[in-house]
Amino acid sequence: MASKQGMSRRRFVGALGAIGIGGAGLGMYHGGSPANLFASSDSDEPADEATASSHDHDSNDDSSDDEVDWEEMDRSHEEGVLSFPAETEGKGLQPLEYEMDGDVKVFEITCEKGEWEVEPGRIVEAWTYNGMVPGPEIRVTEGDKLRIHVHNEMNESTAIHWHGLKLDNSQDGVPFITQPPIRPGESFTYEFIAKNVGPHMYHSHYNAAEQTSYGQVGSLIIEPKDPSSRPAFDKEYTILLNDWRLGYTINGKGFPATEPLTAKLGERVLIRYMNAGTMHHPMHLHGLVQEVISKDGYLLSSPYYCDNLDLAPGDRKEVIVEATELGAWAFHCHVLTHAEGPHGMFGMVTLMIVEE
Ligand SMILES: [Cu+2]
Repeated sequence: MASKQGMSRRRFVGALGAIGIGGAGLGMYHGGSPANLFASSDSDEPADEATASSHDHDSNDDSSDDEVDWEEMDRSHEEGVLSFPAETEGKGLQPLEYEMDGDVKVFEITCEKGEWEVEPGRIVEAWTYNGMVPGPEIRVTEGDKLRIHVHNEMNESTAIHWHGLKLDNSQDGVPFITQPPIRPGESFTYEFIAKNVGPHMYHSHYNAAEQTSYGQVGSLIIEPKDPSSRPAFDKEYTILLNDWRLGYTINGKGFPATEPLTAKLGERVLIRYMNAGTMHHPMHLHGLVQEVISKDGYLLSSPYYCDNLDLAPGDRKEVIVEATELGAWAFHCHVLTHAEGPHGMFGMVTLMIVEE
């Protein structure tokens, strides 16, 4: 699992190098002088004159806070960015394999407590499905028959709710409403047909604030029988947001251990957002446009464009981003306490990298 992260890091560095902003060549590392994109070769204006004067202003002595070590702040900000995407142990949302029993796809999910490396060196208690955070991705096609065996190896009861699915009431996964809890050491089998297309979730519905925020949530994607019934795309990413017990995470990791999204210039990237957390997370993509095409899997009659898209707890939204602008674009939750502090960026931050 760690080696996969390693591969993605090498790809990322290579991609940045190809567009001239890799490593020490990152755009913001020109020694403080911004690129002068409008300068012509015969310009008589020094490109960094304005910057020099603003630096003079910044370094005056009327600051009331002598405690701030701005060089240390710069250093920790830079260190975080340069280490992106940082390697950590474990990767969530990996495809869940199944076996066929006649025409039924049979899956196994084990609920267990363990540990999870959220950021490099920050290893915390996590409650997992099959040992990963978020749990594995179940990906099926509209009309498939599913049977899912859930085994509870924790020291408290649980149950799994299939979030957003149209199914028989008895399979909805809410203890004491539709089923008894799955007690420690017990198993429970769910069966349903994958009816409604979309980027759905499955998550604990027992002691749910704790079990879900400790990691017990995964993605359940139902693809259409007829792909032409949905907008076309070239590649896709899932962004599953969570908060509270493990901190602010994208797919179980906090920056700089989050994974970059990459695209070639002109590609259409489908992003499937899922908010499993307890808070709103408005996801802001710099420099590119998000076309919102669906809410909870249902296609919008009028898709709309934005660059900042709020995700309420429980929301799933699909957007298509056309990679129209080259560069490494910051992509983060705009509740800034979930994204950036005095020591630099953390939590719900990643990059979208568009290359030639
Ligand atoms: Cu947020």
